[in-house]
Amino acid sequence: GGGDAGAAAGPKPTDELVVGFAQVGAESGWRTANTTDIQNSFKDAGIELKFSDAQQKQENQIKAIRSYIQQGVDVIAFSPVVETGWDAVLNEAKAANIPVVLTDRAVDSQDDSLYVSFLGSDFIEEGKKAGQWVVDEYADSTDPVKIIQLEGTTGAAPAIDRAEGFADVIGADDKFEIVASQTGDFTRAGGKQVTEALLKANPDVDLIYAHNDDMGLGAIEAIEAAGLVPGEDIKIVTVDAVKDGMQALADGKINFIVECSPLLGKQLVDIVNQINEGETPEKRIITEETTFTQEQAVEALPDRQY
Ligand code: GYE
Repeated sequence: GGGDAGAAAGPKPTDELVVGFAQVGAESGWRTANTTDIQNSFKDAGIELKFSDAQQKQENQIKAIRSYIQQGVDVIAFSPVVETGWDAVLNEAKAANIPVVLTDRAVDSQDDSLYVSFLGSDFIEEGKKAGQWVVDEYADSTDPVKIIQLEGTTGAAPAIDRAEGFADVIGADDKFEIVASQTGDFTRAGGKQVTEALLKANPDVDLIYAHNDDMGLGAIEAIEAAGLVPGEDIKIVTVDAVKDGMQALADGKINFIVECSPLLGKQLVDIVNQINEGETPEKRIITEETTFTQEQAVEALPDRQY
C-alpha cells in the first residue's frame, strides 16, 4: 500500500484504498453523529476505513496516526483534539509519503505542507453568531448582563475560536461581562459540574454561553437543581444543534443554538477520491451552517437526522 498511490502509480481501484481515521473520542452528541456519518460514508463508497477513538487524549491520537503510518494506509484523516503539538508526527507521515486530511478541527502549525486539506466549520464565525444573538437580545437593556462561559476542551480549536468570536462581538458594549469562564471539556457531566460550582459564586448570572449543546444540557440540570428555570431565569446559548439540544431549544430551556454540522463524511470521501486520482483538493473547505431560534427548532426537529 502506502502513499505512493498518487500520480506516479496512477489511481488505485476504490476497493483497494485504505483510509485511517483518528477520532477525538465520543465526548458529545456531535462527535457520535460525526463518527456515524464518516463510517457510513466510507461504507457507501466501498472504501476501507480503519477507525480509532483517542478518548480525548492527544497521546492516543499520535499513537493511532503512527500505527496508520506503519500499516501504510493510503490516506490518514484526523480531528486534532488540541491545536498544538502535531509537527513531529505529521512530518513522519510526510516522510512516508502519506497524505493527511484534517477534519473538523485545525492544527496550529507554521508548516501548512503537513496536510493536504482542512474540512470543517469556521468556529470564530460560530462564536460571533452566538455573540450577536446576545447583543440583539439585550439591545434595549442598560443594566449589566452577567455571563458564564462553559468552554470546550482546553487548547482545542473550537474552544479557542468560539471564545474569541463571542468576545469580539459582545466586547462592543461594556454592559456585557463574562463573570466566569471554565472548561467543561465538551461533555454533559462537565457542563453540569462546572455550572453547579459557578452558580454558587455567581447566583445573579443572566446568561450561560456553552461552547456545545452537551455542556448546555448539563447546565440545564444544574440550573433546575438550584430551583431556577433554564431559558427564563438564566438564558442559555449553545453551539452544535444536535437532536437533544434542539429538543431543549424547542422546549424553551435553551434560547438560541448556532449550528455546527458533524456531517463531514461524504466530503471526506470526495477528498480521498481526489487524492487517489492525483488531483489537488481545496486547501480549506468550510461547512455551511445556520442558526436556530426556539420557533425554528420546533419546525426543524421532526426532520433532524442526528
Ligand atoms: O462542537 C463538540 C465536540 O470539534 C466541532 O467537538 C467539534 C466540537 C463540537 O465535542 O460538541
